Amino acid sequence: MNIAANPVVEADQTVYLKDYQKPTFEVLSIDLDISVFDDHTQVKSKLLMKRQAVGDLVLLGRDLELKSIHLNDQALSQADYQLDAEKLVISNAPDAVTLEITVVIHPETNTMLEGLYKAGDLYVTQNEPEGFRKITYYPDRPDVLSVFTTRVEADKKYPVLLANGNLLETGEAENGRHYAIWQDPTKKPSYLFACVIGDLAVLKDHYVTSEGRNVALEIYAIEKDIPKCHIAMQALKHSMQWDEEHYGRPYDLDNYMIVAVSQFNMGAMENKGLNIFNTSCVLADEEYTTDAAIMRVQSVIAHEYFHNWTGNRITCRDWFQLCLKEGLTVFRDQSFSEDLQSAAVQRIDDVAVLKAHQFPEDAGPLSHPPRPDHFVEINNFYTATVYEKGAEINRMMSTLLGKEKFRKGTDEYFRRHDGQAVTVEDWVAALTAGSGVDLSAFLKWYNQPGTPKLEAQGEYDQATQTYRLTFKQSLKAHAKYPNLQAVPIPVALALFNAKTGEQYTLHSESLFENAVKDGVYLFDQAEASIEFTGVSEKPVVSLLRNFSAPVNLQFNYSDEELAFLLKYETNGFNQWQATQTLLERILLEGHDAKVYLDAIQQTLPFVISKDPLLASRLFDVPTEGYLGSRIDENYQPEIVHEARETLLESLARGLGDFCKETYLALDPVAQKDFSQAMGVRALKNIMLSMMARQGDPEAFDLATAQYNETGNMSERLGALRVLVWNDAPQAKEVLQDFYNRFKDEPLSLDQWFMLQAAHPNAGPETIQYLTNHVDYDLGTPNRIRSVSGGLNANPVNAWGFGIQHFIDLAKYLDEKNPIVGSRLLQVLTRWYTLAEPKRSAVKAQLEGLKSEVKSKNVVETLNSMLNV
Ligand code: B3K
Ligand code: ZN
Repeated sequence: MNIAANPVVEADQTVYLKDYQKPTFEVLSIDLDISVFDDHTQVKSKLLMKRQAVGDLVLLGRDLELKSIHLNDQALSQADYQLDAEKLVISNAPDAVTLEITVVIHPETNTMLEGLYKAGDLYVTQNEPEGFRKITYYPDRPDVLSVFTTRVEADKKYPVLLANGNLLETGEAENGRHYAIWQDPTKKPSYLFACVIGDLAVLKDHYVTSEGRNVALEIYAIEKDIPKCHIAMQALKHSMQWDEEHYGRPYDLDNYMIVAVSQFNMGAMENKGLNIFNTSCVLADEEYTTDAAIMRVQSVIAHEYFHNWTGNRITCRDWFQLCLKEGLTVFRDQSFSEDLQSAAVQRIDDVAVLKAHQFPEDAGPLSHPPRPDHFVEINNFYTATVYEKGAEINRMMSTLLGKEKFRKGTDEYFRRHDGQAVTVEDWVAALTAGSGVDLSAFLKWYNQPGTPKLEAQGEYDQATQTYRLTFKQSLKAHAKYPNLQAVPIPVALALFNAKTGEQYTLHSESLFENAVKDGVYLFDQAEASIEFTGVSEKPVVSLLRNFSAPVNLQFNYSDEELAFLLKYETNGFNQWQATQTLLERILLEGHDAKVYLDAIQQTLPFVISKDPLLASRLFDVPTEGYLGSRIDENYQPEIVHEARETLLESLARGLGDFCKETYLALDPVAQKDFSQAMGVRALKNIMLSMMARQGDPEAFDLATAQYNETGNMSERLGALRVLVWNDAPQAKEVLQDFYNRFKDEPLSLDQWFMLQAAHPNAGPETIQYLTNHVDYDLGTPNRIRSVSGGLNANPVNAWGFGIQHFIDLAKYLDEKNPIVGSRLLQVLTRWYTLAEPKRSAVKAQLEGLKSEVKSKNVVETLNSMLNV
């Protein structure tokens, strides 16, 4: 079936950036009155509007039962407006308009978790990007900013009634009901509107800003989860202070509320003064959640808080500009997290995500620029490219400018645009004006798809003691974006003396001084070279330190040079990168593992004592999924699996007694901070699984003891994983024990589901057992993701019996929750790289799915996926 024949997504549903038009009316204020009943909700609104351009008055609305509409006190009849499934249009409206609208909606049956919906007994909203139009008719676009006053009314079985801003009034309503009136003094777009109605407990604290404002901080959750909210509260206070210190941005309201919800499509939402969070991104407690989850909670709390300035006070003109707020806010939360733990490891983890998700996305049929120029369904563009590559662009500009100038640039951005809805161009222009450095070339990064290939070559001349580096950049042709241009690539680099391991400081007449500032060379042409003089010995060059640009670097390192960098590089990220390149060569090109093993054994004792978390990452063996994403045709997951297993066997053998010695010697309790303790726990878990691989008869006993004796989830889960994945005799019993301990703790139980779905030998019956389990719930995205995410951890399974699981889910969610359905389906994006006959089989399955799905979300994704 082709696109035109599909009844739902037709070509004219595509929205183009070039068609942007200013809204015809501004909304001076909106009064909302939301009354919740068991079987429906009534929403009354009063909009004061003023014309600002010629044209129709357009209100957007979806799935609303329109009860009445008045314009300047006159009731309108159907003849006075045009109404379709997406909008209500009033032609020839006067220049000043008061609109009063009553609609009825049904949050109690809203399974899409968008707009106002009921999650268990809790009513919550999710309005970004286009959920508000499911609450009432409104110019639901980010460039319409207004002052919101909200009255919320409900039965008293829901004691908590929240909306954005300040609480003005509470009181009794008819029939034993009650109400609260909230007013948000800051103008905001409708996607930042939120309300919450339910029965929740609250953790309270406060923070005094640098301006002396005393801000009440409140985290709402179900009673038993309140003790798990302390880490989030600390992280919130820390974020508030961090944004004052690093960006000069104090908080602007008298309260900041966070609400934890167990049914949520993504991580969290930055609604003004009233964030709504997936429980997985706010609840943190070492007994119930892993170290990684605790880190994530802190970074998401920071991310949503930072949106208050980058996103809320300054918002996006239109949704094409999404990366303006997301890319910048991710960059800010990554920088914040670098202060919380080993900075090198934070960078490693962020780059690992970029390479595992964004690079493959950008290499395949879903590739798009960080700022796309067209879309069908904007929800499909909350992508790794918009978020992660968007963050990298900001990082590059910040690397180039250095701290001080970057701060001058951001100061100028806040000065110029506070209270406005702006574009990527506005951001780059403000950075340029503030810093005094022309950054306009970076706009190319925002407007082009694809990961640039950066080829570098080094040449040393002993006679003249010079070292010449030549760079070349290129981008793969893209049908929709034909005019690809060379981009500015900041290359952070260092030269090391190959004999001594010392880093060269190059003397003044060296070109290093001219072309390379603070160790960063800005390569902004298709081809260029630089020359370093005074290089007394053949050097080893370390390129792209800290991953200074999101490019695919190709440099002809020898294995020995990589081992050298592992030992001598002082940049932790590049040490890790050296191990990854070495391991990838062993895995994909059949190189000998010995060089890696020798180097790691020599380096580790020192790294363990300095930064155990970094030490644990030096054992990262690229996942099968990542390795698969590096193969563009004839991909056979089984072959990658075999190669990786062989490598793990030889690492286990090669490391010998080192594993048990390290396991027994390390003690997380003896560490000086969380980062170090987390590192020690990670290392111990790696050593334990190596011991199991070695067939060490003590491995399972040590794992069982670790499982039983700890009160820490990373330790408990690490031990459980070793026992279950190796089918230890104790496996069944501990799995049952884990279930009994945590059956009332959904986030911990998610781990139980995931761990089983990720069993390397899981089969269709495992997935069937899990999805038929009484605790499996298709209405809870976290639970769906725990099984599908676990399954996806083993490409052999995912691309085998797992395909049907993803197809069935997409079909089901297409109707019930298309945002999540579309996202899950993307797991199959790289079907076209598979070797035949699998390639054709999966293609046929995807084509079959196409005739059965209707949502814009799933249809657009499927169309793009099949367009290879
Ligand atoms: N801005 C929200 C994401 C909304 C996603 C809508 N599908 C969370 C965030 O990035 O902070
Ligand atoms: Zn965000």
